[in-house]
Amino acid sequence: MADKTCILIGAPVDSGKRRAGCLMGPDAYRTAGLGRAIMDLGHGVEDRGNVAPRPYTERSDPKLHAPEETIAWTESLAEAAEAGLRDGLPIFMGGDHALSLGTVLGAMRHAEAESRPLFVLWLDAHSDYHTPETTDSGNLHGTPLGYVTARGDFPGFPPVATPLPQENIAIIGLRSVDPAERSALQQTRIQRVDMRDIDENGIARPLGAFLERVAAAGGMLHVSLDVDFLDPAVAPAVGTTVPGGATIREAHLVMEMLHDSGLMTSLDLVELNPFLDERGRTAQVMVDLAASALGRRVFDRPTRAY
Ligand code: 6HN
Ligand code: MN
Ligand code: MN
Ligand code: MN
Repeated sequence: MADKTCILIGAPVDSGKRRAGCLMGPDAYRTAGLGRAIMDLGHGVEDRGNVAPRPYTERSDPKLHAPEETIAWTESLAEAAEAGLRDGLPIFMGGDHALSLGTVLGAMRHAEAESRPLFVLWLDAHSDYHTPETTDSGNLHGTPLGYVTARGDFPGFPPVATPLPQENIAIIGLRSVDPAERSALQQTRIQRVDMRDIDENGIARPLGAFLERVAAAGGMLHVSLDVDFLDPAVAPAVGTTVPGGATIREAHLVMEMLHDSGLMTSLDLVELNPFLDERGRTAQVMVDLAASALGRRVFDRPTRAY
């Protein structure tokens, strides 16, 4: 299926945590040839440049890091996501995972306008299911799934009109979940696949089960790929490394299955911190994964030593 219009949207969000560098992500993806790789698969590519947060004044909060900036980004990115989804398949080049507060909100609005259910696939070592109340770090990149499911109060953020149903979410790759997230998640219908499940049963089965549910519901599918889904040995350029992550092949298989399903309608590439990269290898891995999600096969893959 080489006929999509992919819309590249830079989202240099760096407000979701304290360690800086994700703001360089969009240009690292451009430098690593994301647009070219997608064009080579026969798709149209439109790079809309980078989104900016709407104007804001930061306040000092006793607990949260950069709440006003993150709220401003959320509003701008929700609009960019809605517009991108109207025109094609948006690919958000992050930026840290706080960008998904906006992109998933925009995807929810778009799906609602189309009267289709939205599903979300979260590929991450972490569950990102905190609320401003439960977070210990105060880092809002740990909260997007808490926000879109309306798990708690997010003062100042755009209201979530219709929360994303828990059963429409799958998190794959889990290996670092905070106690407050764990006890909350255990009471939800969110599909949770941790690294041990993957070790024992493989990654294809739980993903296949989720994709079948998306297809049966006629759903749209937003995919959020956090660099730390991958093992840090193959993807070092991330601030929140956790050992024991997905291998290159496990990650590619996920992307290849997404392509074959034809279900993915939007994609976040998040948490790449080029300041921590080694000669661009993590950026390159992420570009290759995006290409797999858009139809590149293993046997057409350029030989590359990461
Ligand atoms: N991410 N649970 C930790 C926290 O600070 O709340 C880590 C969050 C990581 C965020 O994966 O995008
Ligand atoms: Mn549409
Ligand atoms: Mn994350
Ligand atoms: Mn993570």
